[in-house]
Amino acid sequence: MSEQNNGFKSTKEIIKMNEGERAKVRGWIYRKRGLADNIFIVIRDSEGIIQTVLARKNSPQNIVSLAEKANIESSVVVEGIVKSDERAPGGKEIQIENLSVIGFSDDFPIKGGESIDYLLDIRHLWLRSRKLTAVMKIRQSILEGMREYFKKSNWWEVNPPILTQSAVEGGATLFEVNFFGKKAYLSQSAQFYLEVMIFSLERVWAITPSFRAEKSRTRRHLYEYYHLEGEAAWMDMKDMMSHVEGLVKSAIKKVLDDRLEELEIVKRNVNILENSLKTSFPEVTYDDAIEKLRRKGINLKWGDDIGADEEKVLTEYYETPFFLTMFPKHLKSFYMKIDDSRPELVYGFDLEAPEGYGEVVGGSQREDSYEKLYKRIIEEGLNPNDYQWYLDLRKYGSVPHSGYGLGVDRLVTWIAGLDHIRDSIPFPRFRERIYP
Ligand code: NSS
Repeated sequence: MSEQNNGFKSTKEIIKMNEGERAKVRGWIYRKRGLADNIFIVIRDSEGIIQTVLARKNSPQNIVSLAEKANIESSVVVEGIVKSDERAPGGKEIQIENLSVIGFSDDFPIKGGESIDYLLDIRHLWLRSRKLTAVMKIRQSILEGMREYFKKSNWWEVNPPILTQSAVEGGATLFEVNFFGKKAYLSQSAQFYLEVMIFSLERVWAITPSFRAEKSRTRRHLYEYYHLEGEAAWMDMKDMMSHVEGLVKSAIKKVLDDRLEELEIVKRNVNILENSLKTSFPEVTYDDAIEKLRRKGINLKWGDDIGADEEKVLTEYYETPFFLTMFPKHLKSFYMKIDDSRPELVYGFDLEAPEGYGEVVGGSQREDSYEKLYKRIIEEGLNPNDYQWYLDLRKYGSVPHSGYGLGVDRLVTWIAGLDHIRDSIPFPRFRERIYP
């Protein structure tokens, strides 16, 4: 059975209707203006807005007083006749014949011009804004584009756990949980679980919340974020980079195909998104990046970390996302595969978004030799007992394999052109607040 809408039309459908047709719409009062002859009520629903007009003279008194009484954000049902009007958003309006209020609204606390802190305190109401609504739709299209890509490339979606026993990305950002008197942690990454699953399914991916107790508060860090991770047997670093490029392009394409209206609402310049589909993403090695940074007056020594500030400068060289590859091993996690021809380097790659955004993906080819991995665990001062099952994977039919983690919220931030990650996700978690 298909979903019933009981004769209601969406705001978008009404814009496409002909003059003189009868329409019934439901939604929330977005704007209201009372003039001498008419009351203009703009109604919003999940698809957009439609102007409705009540002529005071020709309407029953009870409807006029309802229209006067109903505040912004009251939920209403309006029935009437569609009319063309160039001044109305979308060129159509409804002349109200009947109006009922489903839920009156108290004085709505958002009127425009409020501070970010105040708005975060009422995030549950702020989410009704046109901007955040547009971002949520862009977000869904990004996920849809990536899902389609996985399907097309024959990857399996799996569901790894959030409660874990070991650190994937180091102890410093772990959230500890009291698990019936024993220590457990909130997952930083599903990588090790995905590595387990490639031995049966070969190409697997998952989207899960990941948790990072980051020390610093920045525009691109959340304490809880949506992590899309992929892992595949038989793929080396380059194979995985091509996959990630295809995945990200599929997300961009979906947004350009389906969400132009929303991109306009968030005032996104789409040129750079369009360009990103036309060329292949360039690769810059760590060595080259140090050189490129020097030319911009940033003097890092070989071996220094390329952090957010440096990434931002590097993005000045590119008009599309680009890869940063082949890092010094001491900067990266113990599981990355060492380059035998230059043992100080590992096969790691990051995907950087242009326009100053920086890292959105971190991935690598994994160390697949038991002995080398064991040695790296010791070298890093970790306890091999904590990684027993992970090491096991190298004992029973090890294969070359690679994987990555993509920060969904960061990708949304870049594609939607937002200036802070908090607006990419409905309920952002910061240190100061877990609300609502
Ligand atoms: O730490 S990562 O670089 N890599 C991993 O966690 C790997 N174990 C993933 C894997 O290979 N399966 O994180 C991956 C991405 C990173 O590029 C960011 O885009 C995002 O996860 N990320 C974050 N997004 C938002 N907030 C925070 N705090 C954050 N940390 C990482």
